[in-house]
Amino acid sequence: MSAGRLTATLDGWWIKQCSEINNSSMTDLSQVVVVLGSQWGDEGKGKIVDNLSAVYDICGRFNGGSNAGHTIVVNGVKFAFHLLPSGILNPTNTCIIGNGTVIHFPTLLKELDQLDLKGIDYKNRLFISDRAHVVFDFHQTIDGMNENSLGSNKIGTTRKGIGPAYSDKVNRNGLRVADLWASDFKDKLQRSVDLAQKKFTFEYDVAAEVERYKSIVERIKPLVVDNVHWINQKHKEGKKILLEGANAALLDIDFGTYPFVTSSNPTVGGAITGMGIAPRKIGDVIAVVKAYTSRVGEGPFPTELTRESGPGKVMSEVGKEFGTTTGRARRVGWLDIPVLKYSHLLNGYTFINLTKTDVMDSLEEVKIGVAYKHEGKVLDSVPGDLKVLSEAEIVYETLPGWKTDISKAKTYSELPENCRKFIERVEQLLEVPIRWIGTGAGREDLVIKQ
Ligand code: 2SA
Ligand code: GDP
Ligand code: MG
Repeated sequence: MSAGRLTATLDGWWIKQCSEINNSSMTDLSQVVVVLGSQWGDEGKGKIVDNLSAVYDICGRFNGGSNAGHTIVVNGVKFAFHLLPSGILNPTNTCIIGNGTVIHFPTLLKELDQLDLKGIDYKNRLFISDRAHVVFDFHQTIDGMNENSLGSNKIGTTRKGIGPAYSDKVNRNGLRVADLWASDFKDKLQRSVDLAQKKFTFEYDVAAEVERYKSIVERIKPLVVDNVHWINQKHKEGKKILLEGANAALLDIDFGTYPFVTSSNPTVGGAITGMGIAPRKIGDVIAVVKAYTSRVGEGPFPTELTRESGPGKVMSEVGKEFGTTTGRARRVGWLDIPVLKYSHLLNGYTFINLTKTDVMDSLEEVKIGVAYKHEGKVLDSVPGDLKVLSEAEIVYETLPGWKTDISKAKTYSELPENCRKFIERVEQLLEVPIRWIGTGAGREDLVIKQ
C-alpha cells in the first residue's frame, strides 16, 4: 500500500467514524478524560485511545517511555507506538508527551520516520515537554546489566532503560529535554555517566554522544514546549483532552506488585503529576480491562494458567499474547476481580472498555476469579505482601462459554446471550458500567453497550 493511499484511507475512516459516533458513546464524556491500564498492561489501551481521539482534540502521554507498546490496527495495517501518543493517527488530534515520561529520542525519531513512511502528517500535531527526562543509551545498557546480575530474581524489564532513567530523575542526576541544548549539556551528561560507572562497568563515549545529539536536537527542538502552560491553555480554550496511561495499575511503582513493577505511576495520580493538570479538571477515568488477564515479565499472577494447553493456550494463541515492544511471550490467566476492584479503588473508574472478549469465543466455559482467600479468610483487597499474595487461594465462578464468533457483532444485542451474561456479571462485580466491548483487533471492532 502506498503512503498516499493509506493517508486517504485513514482520513476517510476518520470522517466516517466521526459521523457514526456523533451523539453516541464518546461525545458525552468529560472535557478531560484519562484512559488507564487496569491490570498488568497490554489490555488494548492503544485501540480505545485511537477511537476516542476522533472526538478529543488533544492526546497526552504522561508516564513511562519506550517500554510501552500500544497497538492500533487500521484496515489490517498495524501501528505499534512506544513513545508517541495513540491519538497521532487522527489528523485533527494534537499530541503531547508530558513531563512524567522518560524519552529515548533515537526511538522517538524512528517512530516519526515510520509515520513519514506511512504518509501520516504530524506537523504541528506533536509536542514534547521541556521537563521530560531523557533516556540515554547507557541507561539501556545498565538496565540490561542490572537484570543479568539479578539472575533468578530478575524483574523481567523491557531493558529500555526505564528504571535507570527514573532513578537518575529521583536522584536529581538526570537530564531533562531542555538540557540537551544547554551550554552545560556535556558536563551534566558526564556527571550522570560517572555516577553510573561507579556501580557498573561499561564504556561510554560522552563526546560522541553529545555530537550525535546535535542532529537529534535539530529535529526535536521545534517540538518542545512548556507542557504545563500548553495543556492548561488548551483546557481554557475548551479543548477536549485525553490523557493516555502507559503500562497499568498493577505495574505502578507505589501500588503494583513491587518490586515486579515499572518505575512510574500508571495510575490516575500519574496523569496529574505527569502532565501538570489539576485533579479537579479530570472528569471521566476509563479502565481498559482485558476479558482475561496477561502479564509479561516476572512477579505474582494469582489466576495464571499454563500457556501450553487448555484455555491458557487459547488465550495465548488466539489473543496473540506476545510483547509489542520485546516480542516476549506474555503469561495469561483468568479475569481477576480482586485486582480490578483494587485498581478501581486507586483510579475511580467511571467506564470500562472490556477488550479481547472475542479471544474466548471458543471456550466451553469461562472462569472469573472473584475473591482471594488466605489461611481460610477472604482478603479485603490485593495484599502488599507478595508472600501472602503468592499463597492466596482464588475463589472462582464458572460461567458457560458462548462458543460463537462475535467478531461480526455490531450491536450489543447481537452478542450471544452467554457472552452478554459474562459481561453483565463483570459489570455487577465491579460496579462500573462497561461501555465498550472489543470484538477484534481492528480499530472498528468495538461494540457499544450503553
Ligand atoms: P520496565 O521495562 O522497567 O518498565 O519493566 C518493568 C516491569 O514492567 C513491565 N512492563 C510491561 N508490561 C506489559 N507491557 C509493556 N509493554 C510492552 C508491550 C512489553 C513488551 O506492550 O507488550 O513488549 O515486552 C510493559 N512495559 C513494561 C515489564 O514486563 C516488567 O514486568
Ligand atoms: P496496550 O499496551 O494496552 O495498548 O495493548 P497492546 O497493544 O500491547 O496489546 C493489545 C493487543 O490486543 C494488540 O495486539 C491489539 O491489536 C489487540 N487488541 C486490542 N483490542 C482487541 C480486541 O478487542 N480483540 C482482539 N482480538 N485484539 C485486540
Ligand atoms: Mg502494550
